[in-house]
Amino acid sequence: MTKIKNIFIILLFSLVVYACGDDNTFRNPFADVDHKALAISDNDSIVKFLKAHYYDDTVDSVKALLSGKTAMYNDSKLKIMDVTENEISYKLYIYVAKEGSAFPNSDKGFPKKVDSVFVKYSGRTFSGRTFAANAFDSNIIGIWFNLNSVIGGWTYGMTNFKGGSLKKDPSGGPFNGPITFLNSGKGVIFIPSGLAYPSSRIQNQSNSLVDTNLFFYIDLLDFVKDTDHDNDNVPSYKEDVDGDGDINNDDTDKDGIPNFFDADDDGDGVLTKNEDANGDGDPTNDFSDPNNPTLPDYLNPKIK
Ligand SMILES: [Ca+2]
Ligand SMILES: [Ca+2]
Ligand SMILES: [Ca+2]
Ligand SMILES: [Ca+2]
Repeated sequence: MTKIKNIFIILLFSLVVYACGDDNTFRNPFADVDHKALAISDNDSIVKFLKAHYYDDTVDSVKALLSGKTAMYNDSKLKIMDVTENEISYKLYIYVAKEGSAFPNSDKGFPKKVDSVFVKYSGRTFSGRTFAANAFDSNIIGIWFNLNSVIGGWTYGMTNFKGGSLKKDPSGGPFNGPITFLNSGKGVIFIPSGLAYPSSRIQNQSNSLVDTNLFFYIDLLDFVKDTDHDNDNVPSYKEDVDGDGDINNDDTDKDGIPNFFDADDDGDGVLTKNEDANGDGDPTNDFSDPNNPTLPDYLNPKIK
């Protein structure tokens, strides 16, 4: 009886193993993706596309190359950025159709990659599929994004454009016309899959755009210069305490909230904006600890 029972268990066990081996739901379909190799083939595909298309600025559109037109790849408006993410080198291609500019007296320059941007956009796969909710033909004026929390292609690509200016009522009276931005930054960002939705991040694996090269038409309407996400008078780009270019990994008081979202960075109970001994509105230039004269008070829990 025991023997029969054992055989039954072995049989059951082998059935389960067999089921696991045969059923794809038990296997991660992205486990074999070689992201380094993919980065190289993605770049080849993007270069090929840029050599076979031009930008028609009469309709702000990417079109198949015609004789007499300059391929985007050879167009001086194409910028190439080298970006390294997860130890893989990528090239990001940005076609700057119009750099954009706020009116001369209020030119804010370019956004930093941690700033908040107000943008209109439309996404495409290289096979021509359109996605993205905020399409140009919709009535939506634009959407705010924090460049620190979007796909890498946007984080870096958007820093090549300037925002425009809200069109003011020429009479100087109360604004009552449709909201329009003048001189906004316009162009196309061509993004290798590794800087879009790589399958190396589990949350992307259910995304239909996973491991796919994408491009976005973008219109940078406006941005917040030196965005200060936690309103502590230290702009977010300065909350990169370890200086590695990433503001997500700096958490001085180790409370789980990164400094750029933490209004009390050293967790001493005094808000960062109030750790301003010289009262100039800037917490980064106050050093009151004689034993630690290079550590600003707002990062020093001994100084309240
Ligand atoms: Ca950092
Ligand atoms: Ca902070
Ligand atoms: Ca100060
Ligand atoms: Ca302090």
